[in-house]
Amino acid sequence: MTAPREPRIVVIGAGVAGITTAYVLQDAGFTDFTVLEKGSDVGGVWYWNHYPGLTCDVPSQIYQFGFAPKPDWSKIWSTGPEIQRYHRDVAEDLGLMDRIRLDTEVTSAVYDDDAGTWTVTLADGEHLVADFVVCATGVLQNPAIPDIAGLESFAGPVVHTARWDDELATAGKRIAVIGTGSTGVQVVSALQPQAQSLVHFTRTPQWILWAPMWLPQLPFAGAALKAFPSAHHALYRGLLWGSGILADIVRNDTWRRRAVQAYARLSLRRQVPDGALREALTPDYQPLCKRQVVSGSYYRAIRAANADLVTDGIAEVTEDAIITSDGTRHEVDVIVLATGFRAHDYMRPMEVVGRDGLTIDEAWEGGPRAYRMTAIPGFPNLFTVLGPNSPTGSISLQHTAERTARYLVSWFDAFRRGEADRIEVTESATAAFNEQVVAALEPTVWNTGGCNSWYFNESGVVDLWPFDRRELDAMLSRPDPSHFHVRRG
Ligand code: N01
Repeated sequence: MTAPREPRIVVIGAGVAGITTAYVLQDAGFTDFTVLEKGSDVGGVWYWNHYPGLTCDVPSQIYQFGFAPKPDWSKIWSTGPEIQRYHRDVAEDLGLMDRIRLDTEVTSAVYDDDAGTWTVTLADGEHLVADFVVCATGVLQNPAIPDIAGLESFAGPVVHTARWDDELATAGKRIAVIGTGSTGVQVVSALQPQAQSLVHFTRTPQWILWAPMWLPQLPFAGAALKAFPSAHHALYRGLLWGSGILADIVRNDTWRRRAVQAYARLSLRRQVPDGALREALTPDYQPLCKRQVVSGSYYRAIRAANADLVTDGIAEVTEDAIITSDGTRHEVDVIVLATGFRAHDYMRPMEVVGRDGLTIDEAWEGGPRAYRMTAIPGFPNLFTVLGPNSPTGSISLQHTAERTARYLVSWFDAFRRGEADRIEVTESATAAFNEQVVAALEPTVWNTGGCNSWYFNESGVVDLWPFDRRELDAMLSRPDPSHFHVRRG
């Protein structure tokens, strides 16, 4: 038996996954870990996104950490600023801020084959040496800037929603919004009332489920849940259990899926009486195929007298206008890009170099792949939390992150006990897992619904979690040593 030794752990990112990992490491008694965050605050997507109208379309009583329940959300579906404040409060209240270095961008992480350690290099040139690296870098972190001819020649402001300029004046302006995902729908709803005019350029329409996103949480609910933590815990567990219906709906073609799809069609029919507009807003694929958009205000906004929906493709942008393929000139003052993210970039643009000089770009040439969302062959002692195939919209992200971090703790404990120095998932276990994923994805609506979406990776495979929560919990209950090369020394 070797004497216990403390692993040096570097966690990259302080969003949902990074905060969870830091909490779990602290909870498990690890003392030598540092979280590196390139932003000036914690929160990840909730720090970077602060565009007008940002609201989480997942109810706050479930969109929260299981270890940090918040009883007193002001709304059922909270706004971005309130959620960002929550992340900051959690990090402060749990004493994690001392562990987190803000404004600290990692440029590379390189494995040293001889020493069995990772060297993490920061943008200012500083090097950190670690026994383990945990990439908690998120999925929706690199904004996708569309390749539109002449965009750079536009004389007015061009802003991507994920890098919103809080000084940008939009009231009384002629605004163009490009893109109609969850973000585009929210930003159109928020900007339209004050705009002189708003033109929404949509390439592919979206199904939009109606929900009263403005509903406050019942005034006495916060106090009651605070007074009775066990009731709050029961509510959280109940919501977690109830959300299992979402996984079922996307995975299985049953009456439950068809009921939600019928509701999507009804939401459109009831709110858009004008036949031509309704036709322009009607997708040619099944509801739920793309990440489902939820809104109680978009159809009202796009029906307004100062709003226009444009479905013709964008041919080019000039100094003061967007020209569509039919030759129409749309003069505008501001262009808002609600064009989403390069979702499969994961830890990039960071340079990650594993065993024998293998880079992450080489390893992921055909698209990101990992074993059970967390381990990559060729990259010993490096793990991801909310990495490839993580669930989106079907299973709680916070729950997934916590299960993954606790799974990693098993390996860190083995290192601490001196039973393992180099831990690397096998290629065969990774390939078997990925085959299982591809087979399970087959009947999902993401795959069969007839749409294109950011879920598809470079190889045309859906990068999502196709199993239910029970399977997720089982796969992450404890590491299977036969799936890993484990070496000492
Ligand atoms: O991005 P998207 P998003 N010319 O990729 C269009 C989460 N989220 O930021 O469909 C013209 O969904 C593109 O068109 P098309 C959530 O998981 C959550 O809206 O490719 N259009 C599409 O309409 C969500 O799914 C919340 O034809 C172009 C849009 O841009 C994820 O973030 C809130 C174009 C991109 O839609 C991403 O959502 C907000 C081009 N060249 C976001 N390029 C919550 O409430 C792209 N588009 C939790």
